[in-house]
Amino acid sequence: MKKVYGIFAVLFVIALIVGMVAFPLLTFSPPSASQASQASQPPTPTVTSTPLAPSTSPTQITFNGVPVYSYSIIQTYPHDSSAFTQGLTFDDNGDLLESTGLNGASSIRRVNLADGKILQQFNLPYEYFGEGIAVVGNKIVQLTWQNKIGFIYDKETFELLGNFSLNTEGWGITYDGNHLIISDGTSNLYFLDTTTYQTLYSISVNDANGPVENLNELEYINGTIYANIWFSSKIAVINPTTGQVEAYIDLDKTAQPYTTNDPNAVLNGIAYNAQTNQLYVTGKKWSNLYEILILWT
Ligand SMILES: [Ca+2]
Repeated sequence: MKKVYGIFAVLFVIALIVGMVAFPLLTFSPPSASQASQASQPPTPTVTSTPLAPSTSPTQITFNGVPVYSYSIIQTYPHDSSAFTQGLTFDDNGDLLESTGLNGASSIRRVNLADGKILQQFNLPYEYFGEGIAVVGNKIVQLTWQNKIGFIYDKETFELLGNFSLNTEGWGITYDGNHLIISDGTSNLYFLDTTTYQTLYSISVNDANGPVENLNELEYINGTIYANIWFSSKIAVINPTTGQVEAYIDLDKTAQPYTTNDPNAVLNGIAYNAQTNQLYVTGKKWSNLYEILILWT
């Protein structure tokens, strides 16, 4: 009998343990809808990876049917706030070159990126209103606005080597390795021979809404043309073959805090350092120049 009692005792203890474990599980039930509602917290934003083809994303911001991308500021540098910036570019040595406009204030400059100091400067005579610059080999080519003339300088000494005639106004200029590409404030881009400075052909720049006017400072970057749009915080990224705007980059948040009350103090300066893969922007009379990273998301 002792053995039987012993077995019952063991079974009793096992049943007790099973009951203790099972009871909370059996008595748990999901909260009712009202309970769940009372206990609910604001939904946590879901972090998802952005598709590589952004146009397929329902949340992609667009402008005139074109995806719009933002940016982040990597570094902020001082910039001459009296510079009416018309052109910004790097040469093959990684030197930052800038051109300025306005009659009596037009120049080309070599600028120290780190502190914004002007290392070298050539001033144009009063009658010339300077516009964009581009580097072709050992030369700097500069446009003028309505003087219908372009200037050619020695890249190192800034010695004036020559000039050429322009058929249109001169606004922005860049070099794609084969041609000089210039803008004239319309929706056209003109491709010039780098020896004769003759226009070989032109393209019309369009987005889904039609021609994109006021193309200004230019920068050729890895097969695409970046163009400031005058009086806009947007940079158009343009296919150089079709003229289609493939993307816009909106620098509105950069432009806002640093533009003065001067309505002409607009974004106008894109420079890409091909050696370091770094991108810089500034504006007319801006006190800062920024290295930015485009957020392709
Ligand atoms: Ca440029």
